[in-house]
Amino acid sequence: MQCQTVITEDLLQALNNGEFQPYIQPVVRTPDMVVSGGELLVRRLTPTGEVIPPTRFIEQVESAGLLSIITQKILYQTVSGITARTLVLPQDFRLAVNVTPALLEDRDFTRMCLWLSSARQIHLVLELTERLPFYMAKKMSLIMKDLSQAGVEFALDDFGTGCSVLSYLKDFPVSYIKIDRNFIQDILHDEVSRHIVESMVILAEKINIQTVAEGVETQGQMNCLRGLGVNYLQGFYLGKPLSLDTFLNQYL
Ligand code: G
Ligand code: MN
Repeated sequence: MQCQTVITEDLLQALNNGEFQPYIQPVVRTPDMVVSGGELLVRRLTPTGEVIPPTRFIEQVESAGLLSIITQKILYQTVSGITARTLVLPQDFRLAVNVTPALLEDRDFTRMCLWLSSARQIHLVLELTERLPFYMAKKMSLIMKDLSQAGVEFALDDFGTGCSVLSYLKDFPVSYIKIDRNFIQDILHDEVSRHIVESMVILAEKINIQTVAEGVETQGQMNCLRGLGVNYLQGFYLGKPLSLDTFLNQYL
């Protein structure tokens, strides 16, 4: 195992060399199947041409205290790319960004989100993800309120698994739930998964929030989810994560 200092050195050098790059996966709106936004995902591009997914470095980035700075960097790069491409974004274009509770409490990051929402008119959706249970502290509630007032929306990521539980719908000002890919994968051959997704859609309608299915990999899954009335679809069948330039060329 490498020691933290060596890992931090390596990450700082990668940051300096511009190895962390924004990738965007399209999000498609139902029923008209228009690309109405995208999820920002970071990739590390090494000098040898390797493309490393975040699962392999995000924990190290967090331990090194670099999550805020890296997220800010790729978010700024993305928003600059989008606004350089088009002065007027499609009206409901949403840019989703993954955030942890710790990132939400980082003042530099939240200031940047407030600024992007007001000055650049970008509709941000912050997707709450966490590996450990968390609760709504007073401080976090105030931060979320400020962000909401500026037009920032919130989603619960990986909903229905791990730490993304029903009670968060009560505690957080949520506009979207992202139904975990675990349920989507099995939706065609497992009745229980289908009933769970169906119930999530009904619940979301009752409490006036939108549903996003993640990890859609086949046409059959897509048709089933459209039939169930899921509002947005995301996954390899609809579109893989693309480099920022490719996404801009293809969709904006
Ligand atoms: O949980 P979250 O939505 O943040 O996960 C995004 C990750 O899921 C990305 O790393 C992306 O590459 C991966 N991903 C996106 N679409 C699919 C898919 O259809 N199938 C699988 N297995 N992974 C996907
Ligand atoms: Mn996400």
